[in-house]
Order: sequence, then C-alpha cells, then structure tokens
Amino acid sequence: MPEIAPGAFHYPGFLDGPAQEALAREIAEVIAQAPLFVSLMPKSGLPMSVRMTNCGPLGWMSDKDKGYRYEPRHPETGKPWPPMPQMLLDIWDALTGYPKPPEACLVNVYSDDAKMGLHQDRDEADFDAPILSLSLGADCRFRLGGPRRADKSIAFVLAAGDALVLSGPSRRFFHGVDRILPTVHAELPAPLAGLGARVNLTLRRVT
Ligand code: MD6
Ligand code: FE
Repeated sequence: MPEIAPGAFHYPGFLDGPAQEALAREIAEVIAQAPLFVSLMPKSGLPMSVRMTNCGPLGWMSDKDKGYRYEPRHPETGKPWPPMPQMLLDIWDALTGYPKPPEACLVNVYSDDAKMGLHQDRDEADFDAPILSLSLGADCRFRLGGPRRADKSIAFVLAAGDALVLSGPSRRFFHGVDRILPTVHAELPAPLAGLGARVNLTLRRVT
C-alpha cells in the first residue's frame, strides 16, 4: 500500500485520462446546478483564494459571521446540493472500504495563484471515517504535517488523476496546498476548461 504517513495513502494516477474526462463531465454538471462561489474566512471576512461548490447531501462553506460549517443548501441559490455522482460513490467504496457513503463532496477550483493554508479538516462529527481527495488539472505542491501545526511536514506533488486518502492518525493531520505548479499539458479536461488551473474534490462523512 502506498502509505506516505500513518493512515495516509497516495495513489498517483489512480484515474487514467478517460476516467479524468468522465469525472470532469460529472463535475461540470454539478457546477451547472450549483455555481462556484467564494467562501469568506471567519472573523476577518477575507475571501478564500479558491472558488468552491459541493455535491451530496451536505456541503462545506464558510462566511464571516457563522464560520466553517456544513449546510444542506447552496448559499446563493438556496437549492439543495446536486446528488453525489455514482462514479464518486464507487471510487469511495474502492479506496476507503468505509461501510457508509460520503455525505459531502467539496469541489475546490484553483487559479494559478490560489493556495490553501495549513489546516485540519475538523468540521465533521465523525473522525473515524477517512477523507478521500481526487485531483484534476495542474500539479500542486501538497504539504502534510502532523497533529500539531508546528509538527514537521512532508511535501509532495498531487497531479491530475491522483487520489489521496487520509485515514487513521493522518485524518487529523495538518495539511495544505503550498502552490499550484506550472505544469505542461495539464489543462483541466475539456468539460472544465477555462475554470481554473486545478480542481480538487474532497469526499467526507460529516455526521
Ligand atoms: C487540495 N485538499 O488538495 C486540498 N483535505 O486542494 C485538502 O484539503 C484535503 O487533499 C483532506 C484530505 C485530503 C485533502
Ligand atoms: Fe483538507
């Protein structure tokens, strides 16, 4: 098993070209139903550098007053999030083996200069369930630390088609995206072309 830290499994190229294209079609459909929006940081109200949307029963978002949380509806359209595509449910089963399906899939869209600060995914009630991430488009330099912010970290490339599972101890580890890397021939697949440089999906249990 490609274990890079306790409970962290990296599967480079898990999705081949056609599978990435199929996933991109599904995500383009999600975005058509639930347009990309910008979340604001709690307290400061500063905009995050990624744009996002969600599919599945619950979606992650943040704003100045209520902070990080899951909501059953899109903050701008007020509509329920689109259903989780079957393809994502199948990948979840294949890579996590977790007995319950994911409740949320956060879609993050990165422009060339977007990044994601070091964070823990801790807005979920269930820390026993793994988190599954899938990436499309440009490479990024991903950083995975430990349970405390100051712990030493490893950095590695997440490329198009890569899957990353954080389970066990690493489910609570700090992690982030240092930067998007200049990547030759790694445009987003046609259905997502023009939206940005990189798309990352994270699938989680919430309740
Ligand atoms: C990203 N990923 O790759 C951001 N979180 O753009 C995450 O924040 C993440 O990759 C939990 C588990 C896996 C991840
Ligand atoms: Fe995360």
